[in-house]
Amino acid sequence: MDLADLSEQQKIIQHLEREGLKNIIFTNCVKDENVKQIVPMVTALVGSSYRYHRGENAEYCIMVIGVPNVGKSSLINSLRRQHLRKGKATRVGGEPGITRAVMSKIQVCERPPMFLLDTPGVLAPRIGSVETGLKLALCGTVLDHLVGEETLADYLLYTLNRHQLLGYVQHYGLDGACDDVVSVLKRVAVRLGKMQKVKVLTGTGDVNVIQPNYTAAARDFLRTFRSGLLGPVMLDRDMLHTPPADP
Ligand SMILES: Nc1nc2c(ncn2[C@@H]2O[C@H](COP(=O)(O)OP(=O)(O)OP(=O)(O)O)[C@@H](O)[C@H]2O)c(=O)[nH]1
Ligand SMILES: [Mg+2]
Repeated sequence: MDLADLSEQQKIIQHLEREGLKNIIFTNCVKDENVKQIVPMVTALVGSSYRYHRGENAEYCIMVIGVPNVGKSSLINSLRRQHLRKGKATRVGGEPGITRAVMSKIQVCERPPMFLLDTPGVLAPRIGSVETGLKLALCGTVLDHLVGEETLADYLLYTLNRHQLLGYVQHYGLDGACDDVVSVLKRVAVRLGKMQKVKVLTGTGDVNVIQPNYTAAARDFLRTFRSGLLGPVMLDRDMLHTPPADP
């Protein structure tokens, strides 16, 4: 919830409910915000489910699932901090594929005794559209170099400009908003001192030229965005304003 623009939170909830999702909690697993709401909600849901006859076994064992790099492992660690005052039990990292296998169950609560299974992130085998794919990639669900850092930076710049989120102008000391990714990355690279030597093959011999390192600049742009320094963003904002498709 700390990185997302939640100014239209009710619309987001309505949209998710139309897709069949219920019992939504917005959390920040780094600062443990709203995490305490989870155990009571899960306990009530399991308790009211007809599928469980838990007369003998009072333990809850629940699987945490989701796309890669969304914070599944962070959620488990945060629950442990909140309910057990215990440290990290499962590895967290800023790129997809940190959790590689279903882990053994991790206790997150004493009363009720609740255990969670951490799982590797999964993506649907087919992504609906190129734009959906770019949004997922911008959130770090696939390794950046597989899509291309510059391609991602281009989509990020397009999104920020469309949403009128012009924090990047000040952050990188640019003259103004710009929709040309090459000139933005050039300015970013120069500002950060990210230059590289490139060999140019000419008819009269090789010449070394110094030019901006566009990939390094793109990486910095993505990292800055993902750390929230360019402001909260709701990548699916347009979806909230389009009427639901006919069933
Ligand atoms: N700002 C912010 N960052 C978060 C939050 N939750 C997790 N992160 C960060 O997101 C990154 C991914 O977190 P993980 O917990 O490893 O994500 P995961 O879903 O387990 O990832 P995989 O195991 O690779 O599928 C890490 O850099 C976390 O610090 C959050 O609520 N807010
Ligand atoms: Mg994980």
